[in-house]
Amino acid sequence: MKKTLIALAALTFAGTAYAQDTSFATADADQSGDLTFTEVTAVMPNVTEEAFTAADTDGNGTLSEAEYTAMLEKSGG
Ligand SMILES: [Ca+2]
Ligand SMILES: [Ca+2]
Repeated sequence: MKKTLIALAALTFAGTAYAQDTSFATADADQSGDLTFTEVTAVMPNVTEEAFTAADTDGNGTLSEAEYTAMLEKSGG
């Protein structure tokens, strides 16, 4: 049981290598050009509000493509 959970966590942290499409265009469901917390968690359910806020470097409440990419790079290692 525990091993399965760890394997799942490892897959999640692998991020972009995972089967789910986490590209900016896919995440931006309403094609507004930026990502709300809801849009981000729709494709990456493991993103916490804290991580989202940290990634929102200009503090406007949404993630630009650059902010989103930076967050992916950070979480993906
Ligand atoms: Ca959007
Ligand atoms: Ca922002």
